[in-house]
Parts: sequence; structure tokens; C-alpha cells
Amino acid sequence: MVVKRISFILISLLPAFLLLLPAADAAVVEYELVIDRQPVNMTGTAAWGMTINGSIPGPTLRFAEGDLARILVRNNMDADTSIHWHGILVPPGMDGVPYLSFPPIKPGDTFVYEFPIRQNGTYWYHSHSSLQEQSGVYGAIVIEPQHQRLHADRDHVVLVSDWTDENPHSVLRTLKRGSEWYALEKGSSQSILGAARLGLLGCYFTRELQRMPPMDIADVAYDRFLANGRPESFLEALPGETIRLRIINGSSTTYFHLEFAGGPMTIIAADGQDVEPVRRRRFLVGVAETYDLLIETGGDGAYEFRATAHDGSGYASVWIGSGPYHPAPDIPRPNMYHPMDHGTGLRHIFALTPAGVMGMPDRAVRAGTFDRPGMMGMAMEDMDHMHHPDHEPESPVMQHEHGMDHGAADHSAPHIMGKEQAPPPPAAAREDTQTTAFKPPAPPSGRRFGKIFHLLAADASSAKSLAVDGMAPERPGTPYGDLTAVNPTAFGADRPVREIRLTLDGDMERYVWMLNNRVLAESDVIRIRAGEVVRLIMINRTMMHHPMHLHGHFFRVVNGRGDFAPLKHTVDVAPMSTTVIEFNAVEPGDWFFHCHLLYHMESGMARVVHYEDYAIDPCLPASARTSIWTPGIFRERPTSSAT
Ligand SMILES: [Cu+2]
Repeated sequence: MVVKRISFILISLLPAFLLLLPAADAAVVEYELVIDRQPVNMTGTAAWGMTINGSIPGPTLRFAEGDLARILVRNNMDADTSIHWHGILVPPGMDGVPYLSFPPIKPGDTFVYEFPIRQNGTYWYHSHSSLQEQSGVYGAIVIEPQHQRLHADRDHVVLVSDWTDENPHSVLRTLKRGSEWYALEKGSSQSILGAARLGLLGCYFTRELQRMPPMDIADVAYDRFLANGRPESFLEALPGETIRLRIINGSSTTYFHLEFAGGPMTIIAADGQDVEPVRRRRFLVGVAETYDLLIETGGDGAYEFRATAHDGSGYASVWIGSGPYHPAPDIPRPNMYHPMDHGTGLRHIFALTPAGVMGMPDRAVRAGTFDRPGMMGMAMEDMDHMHHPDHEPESPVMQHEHGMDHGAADHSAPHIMGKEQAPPPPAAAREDTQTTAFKPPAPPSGRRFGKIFHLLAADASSAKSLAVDGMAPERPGTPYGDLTAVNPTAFGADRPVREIRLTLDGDMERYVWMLNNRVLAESDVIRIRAGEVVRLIMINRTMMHHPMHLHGHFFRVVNGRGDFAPLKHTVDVAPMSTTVIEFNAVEPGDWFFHCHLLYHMESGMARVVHYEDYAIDPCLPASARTSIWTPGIFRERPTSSAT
């Protein structure tokens, strides 16, 4: 069976191989992954999980640039499965999206993936079937380059993720019910009393009057946050060593603030692509992104590398080195009552527009009002130069320096595109940092209450300290504004540019997440043509972050770095703001493009990017090819329930 499949795949891939001309002496690196459903214990209580080769996460797959990867994936479960190689440039038939790139792997079957390794860096893999990623079907990929650019004494993968003992399908049902249960459980709910306690009653009532949904940073309450499959783990290191940490956010829905107790971290790669070194004390990593960091162990001791869930509900710890413990500081919880206060201008816009489009009505979107990268307040700027492919817009901060006369918003605090690095947290925020001979207690659960809780104690206002997310230096956003590619990434000025505008929309009450106000099932494909430069303008009209991921390509994130805009495969689109990306359309195929928050993708926040003239893969049965468009394909199906 397995042998037959190998020859079948080779034949089907022949044209791709000829095109890519892999080195004749490429080493074949083979792995076998067995996906199974079994009881696991992350919390002290057994729960059902999905394992790869018996563990969560699965094994780290290691390759060298130029290898030929051959990976056998066996399905030992009673439900269909799949593996997608996140950020890896593969032929479309190897991308692992069921019903789009290949038929799902049926119970008892083995699928053989085979593709040449055309890149290097830190990536990951995960199931693209139903909600299996939440149950544990993910692992790391490390690809060594031909020539190592930077030295490190040690090299460690740190794969962070979120875990719930609950069946992910029941999580989705709870979300669809529009219940506030998870907010109560993790202490981020909002009430009149809580608003009064913070002196923000006015904001609370203004929002209630306009029927705006309460802002929350994350949908789900988790039982544990994990680093390499554990809430707490330990890595060996000696004093004075330089360590490369390969950070992978393999969460289903959780963004993390990263911090190392031993001092600032140096970002050297983002999404596997090298960038000019950037030093950061704390920054936000989105779902499905990867960062390579260099850290230095100072003196004697165990220094904590901490990944704190964005909503402040818990964290995962990795202790690096041995000796006295140096914990990382606690991060103030987000002030959910603060109405994303970008200044009076934004509140003014909220007051004038119906809920749902959050001050960005369709007409203004179509007119290009919000096409500029950065905060929506910038949108009234002259848009002219966005229409010239060779002209890169300046960063919002630079625009601010040039002066703004409409006073729409205060941009002195960088949100997502700040040119300058956010200052380190003030001393007060680091007060609880101290060396201790005794190991600090294990990281807390994401749920603060058992069956009984006190309503006001569950309120977001009850946290010890609060800071406005993305605005206060204690709660920084992503480091995108500071990422500079090591080589130019710009496209030739003569290239045809296709510009596509997408709004990111949500209906909180029905828990439906959409692009251009439509879910996948009822929408069209995004049609592009080989040879074009495709520019996607993503306008987030929701109060949540969305990590948007494009399969099969790297894209430039237009961040004010001109020809040296960084390349990524996943980009955070911050609430109420616009992100612009561009990619080279040179990978004919059908490619998934979606929000990487698992429950958002399942609810329809996805599209298929289709190359014109791309021939349907003859290996796929016709029925499989059409069913991606069938309503309900991304809905819950009884065959894939997780218990
Ligand atoms: Cu989303």
C-alpha cells in the first residue's frame, strides 16, 4: 500500500520537479507520523487529546535546505485527518488542505507527502481538518540553511500553544451560543459595577447605547498554556551562553506576550525569514507566527522565558539554566473597559455609525478611505500614492511627523506600525521581579474559577493592574514596524499589480466571522494570474486581532521599510486597522487564505486564492474538488467529533 502510493505521488509531481530542478544529489529525509486519539493529562485530569507519535506536540521535523522531504502520515483515528506544512513552499497537491489540495486522509489510511525543501528557518505543521489542531495535532519544523548567518551556543524550539480539557466542538457550540461564559471564567467579563470601579462608566454606557459588542481579546477560556507541551519546562544552559530560541505560536486562538527574565531578546528572523536584528524586552506574537530570538544567559541561575496569554488569563514558562530562580515580571491585564481610545476622533466616529462596520461603512471602504496601513484614524490622508506600485507608503509615525491637520487621532503611541521601539516597561511594572532560591509556583490555569465564582471577582476590573492593550508600553503590540528584511524584497516597477480590498468582519452575537461580510461557503474565490504582484488591503472592522495566513507564498508586509519590507506567511491585522501585504504570484495552484484563529476559520473567515488557468489536479476526485464550495464543509460534522 505504502509503496504503491509513493510511486503514484512521484508521477503526479513530475512537472513540479522538472520546474524546480532540485539538486540531483538531494538527500531524502523521511519521517513517519502516526495520528491517534488517546487520553492525555495536561491538568491533573485525563481528557481526550489527539497525538502525533504518542505526544503533544508531535516530533520536531528537521531538514536541511535542498533536502527532499518524504513524510508518511498515518491516520489511526476514526475521523478524517490531514497535515498542513505551515509556511513551507510546497506544490499545491502537498499543501494538506482537505478538499482543496488533496482528499482527506481517511481512517486507517496513510498519505505520503513529498516535496523539495526550498527554504530554511523555523516553521510548523498542523492538522487542517475540523478542530483537530486544538486537540494537539501540531509540531515544529526546523530547516538548517546552507550557511548559518549567526552563531549560537545552543538552539532550542519553544512551541507555545493553548489547551482545553473541553471537547473543541463544545467550545465552538458555547461560542456560537453567544454566551459570556468564557469571559466570566477567565475574569474578563464587563459589568456596570466594574466600569464604576475604574471610573469609566461613561464609556460603558456609550457603548451599551450603541449596542457595540464588549471588547475582548480572546474568545476562549483555556485550562493551560503550554510550551513544548507543558505549562512549565526546563532547558539546559550555562552562564554567558548565547541561545537561539525558535518560537512557534501553535495556539488555536491565543496571542502571547513574550519576555525573557535575563534581559532583552534579539529578533533575528520572523516567520522563518531572516531580519536585521531588533532588540525587544517584550512583544506580541500572533497565532501561527514564528520568531527566532537570540538571548543571553547572564550570571548563574534559572531565567524564565515566559509566554503570557494576550488576555492575561495565564502563561507558560520555560526556565533556562540552573541555580537561583529569576522569574519574568507579571504583565498588567488588558483594560477591557477602555474603548480602544485612539482619541476623541474615534469615539466621534463610533457615535455616528451603526454597529457592525465599526465606523468603516462599505461606501467609504470602496472609496479607498481605509487603504493605508496603520490605524483607521490615518485614513483621511491623501490616498494618491497607494496607487503607484513602486511607491511605498510611509509609516503612520512618519506621517504624524509631517503633521496632520484633521486631528482625528493621537498617534504618539505606536499601535502596530510604530517606527520607534516602545520604551521598556517602567520600573513599577517590574517590581515583582526578584531572584528567589525557591521555585515560583507553576503557571496558573486560564480559568480562575471552578463551579462557583463571585460575579464581581470575575470582572475584568478586578485585576491587580490594568493597561490599555497595544497602547501602553507594558502591553506592546507586534514588532512589525521594526522588522527589516536582510535582502531587498521589492518587486520590479514594471510588474502588473492586482489590488484586492478585503474587510475583516464579525458578528459577535452569532459568532460568524467573515471577509467582505461573507463567509467562505457563499463567497467567490480570489482570482489572480501568474506573474502578477497581488496586493491585499485588509481592513479590520472588528474589535479583535486576526492573524491572516496565506498558504503557499510569502508576502511583503508594507511597514514603512521600503524595499526591505519583511516577508511573512502570517500577519496580525490589529483591531480597527488596515494592513497591506503584497506577494509575487509565481506558485500556480489553489491556496487557502484565512484567519488562523481556529474558530474564526471554522466559522467562515476564509477564501481560496485561485490562479487563472491552473488545471485541476487530476489526482483529486471531482467530488472532492467541488465540495469545498458546499455550505457546511467548515461546519461541524458528526464524523469528526472529538470524544
Ligand atoms: Cu479571525
